[in-house]
Formats: sequence, structure tokens, C-alpha cells
Amino acid sequence: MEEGPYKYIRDGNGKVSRVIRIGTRKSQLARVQTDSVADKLKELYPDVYLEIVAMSTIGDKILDTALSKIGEKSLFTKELENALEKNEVDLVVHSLKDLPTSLPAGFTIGAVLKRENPHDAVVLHPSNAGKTLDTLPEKSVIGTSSLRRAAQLKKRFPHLEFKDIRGNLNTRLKKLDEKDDFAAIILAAAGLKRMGWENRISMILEPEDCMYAVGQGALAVEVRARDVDILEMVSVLHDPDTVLRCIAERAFLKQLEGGCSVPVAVHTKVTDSQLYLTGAVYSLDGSESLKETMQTSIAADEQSVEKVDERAQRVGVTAAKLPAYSQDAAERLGIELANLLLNKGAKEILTVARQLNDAR
Ligand code: DPM
Repeated sequence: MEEGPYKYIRDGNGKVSRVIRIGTRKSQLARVQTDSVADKLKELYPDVYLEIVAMSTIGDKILDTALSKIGEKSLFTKELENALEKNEVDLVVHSLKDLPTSLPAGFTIGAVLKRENPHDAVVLHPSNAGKTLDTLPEKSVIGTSSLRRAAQLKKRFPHLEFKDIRGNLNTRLKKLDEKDDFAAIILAAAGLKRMGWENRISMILEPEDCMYAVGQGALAVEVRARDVDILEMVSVLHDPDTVLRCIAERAFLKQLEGGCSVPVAVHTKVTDSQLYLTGAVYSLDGSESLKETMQTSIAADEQSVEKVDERAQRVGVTAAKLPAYSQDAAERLGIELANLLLNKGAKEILTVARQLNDAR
């Protein structure tokens, strides 16, 4: 067998292959997401041996506190990164929106897969079938512990009340269906779809009502930044439009110094080589907000295709095969939009939101 930290397997003919180990959280959503990436890798690399290693994270263990209150940035990622660091696993599949805009040194996002529907969805208590957020009775309680969702929806639907709901998707649906605490809950459409629960979506929230979180709906593959073999292997999973949209969104959030505990929302689209980014910040009750849109060309000039720095990271993402020009343009767009909002007072709104949330 070969030396080194990796795991190898010898088949019946004596051929030695490296085993690629994929780390995942134990929740059903994490497993489904990891399996979908494993299936794609298996298809692309039929000779590779894949092994899935499941573990619990702090975020899975603390179920009674709102995410935004825990104040630990790498809630769902730390244990998995420790395993990556120790070569116990070679790649980890995450929801991109759970990954901080700056990863700890030594790690990078080696692939961002094609985005699912990034919007939020309403799931009604069975007794409210046929209703919408507009027609739910006065003071109906909506479950979400996302400050972003609550801020936008409070403003738009002032007759509703918002309360925290925690736990993984299975737990939340159970809390909704088996008790009478909530009239409806708000969840990402992407997660519901991946769980096979699309039939529970009663409405998808349009950007006018609720814009989505940075990176929402996209899967990310995190790897050791120095592991060029694995980086090369997973890089084919990158979806170019999704990568550019998410670089712009993450650059926006990073420049605002926001995390998962501030009410920041985005909307992006790519058409005719133009990348559009709408970004917004909100006070906790949504009464104050700042929202702007900017666009940039992401068309890479064939004549001037620069030499790509294979190791370059932008907001944690390594995409060596995508034109550096396009990635730089996307990153600049996010930074410039954030600067525009900061000039209009975004910092004050977010500082107050953070203080009020800490005092809750
Ligand atoms: C983050 C937030 C939430 C998750 C905050 C936000 C939702 C928390 C809540 C950063 N991570 O969205 O404003 O509703 O209390 C999470 C989900 C998914 C990834 C579940 C969901 C699945 C969808 C995806 C939790 N992380 O948002 O319904 O892949 O984007």
C-alpha cells in the first residue's frame, strides 16, 4: 500500500485505488444532499471508491436556541472541518448558505453546484389548507428563526406574528403538523424539494415579498485548499452561473460584515452575460430597509483570457477553470453594492439589529 495519510483499497485484481471519503452531517437533508453529490461523482469517475462518513455538529446538538442567537459562525461546519484537516474525510458537502464568507485557513469551496430554486416557501398547518399569508387570520403565528425572513415578512404582512422554530426540517414539519403552535412555517424551497416534500409548498415567496439568503439553494463542496487532486476532481461539478451569482452574493455579505445573524437578503440573475445583484438590509421589524440593484458584465474577452491562478480564492471559492475576469467582476459587484448601502447607512441598521437580537 502507498504511504501517506489517505485511505486506499486493493481490489480483487490487486489494483490499488484511493478511497474518497465524503463527510456529512447526520440530518436527513444533509444525507440527501451528500448522496446527490456522491452520485454525480460516481457517474463522472466510475473507478473511484466513495465512502460516506456521517457525524453530528454543534448545530445539530443545540436544538432549542435560534441559530441567530448562538453566535458561533461555524455552527454546522467545525467538526466536519476538523475531520477534513485530519484527512479523515476528503470532501464535505454543505448548503452554501451555511458556510461563512471567509473559511478558516487551509479550506476552500472546490465546487458550487447548480442552484435549485433559491426562494423561500410557505408550508401551512394542515388546518389552513387553501389559505395564503394574505388570508391567514389576524395574529396567526408564523414559525421561522431567520431574522431575514421575519424582517421582510413583518413589513409585508403586518397582521401576522412571527416566532422562532428550531430543529432540522423533519422536526420543524412535525412541530407544525402535530401541534397548534404555528399557522404556517417558512422554509427554503430547495430543502423541501430535496427532501421530497415539494407537495407541502403552498406558495413560493416572490422577491417583492421576501428575498433569499446569500447562497441559498446551492450546494457547496468544501475541501483542503492544498489537496490539488481532490480540487481538480470536484471542480467539474461547478455550475458557472451559480458560481458567479454566489461570489457576488458572498462578496456583498462579506463587505457588509454580515453573517447568518443579520437581516441581509439578496436576489441575483444572469442574462446576456450581465450579472444583476439586488441586495438589502433590514431592521429587525422590517420598518427600516435599504435596497439597491447593480449590474456588471461577466463576459470574458476571448482575446485577453488571463492566466488563471489555480490557488486563487474569492470569498472562499476556488474555481480555477472559470475566467478570472468574470469572477473578479462578480466579486467587485458585491463589494460595490455593499459600499453603496454602507454609504446610505446600512452599518447603523445592522448594528442596531445585532444589538436588539443579542438582547432578545
Ligand atoms: C441559515 C439560515 C437558515 C439556515 C438563515 C436564513 C434558516 C434558519 C431558520 C444561514 N441557514 O435563511 O435567513 O429558518 O430558522 C438552512 C436550510 C437550508 C440550508 C433550511 C431552510 C436548506 C436550503 C439550502 C438553515 N440551511 O432555510 O429552510 O440549501 O439553501
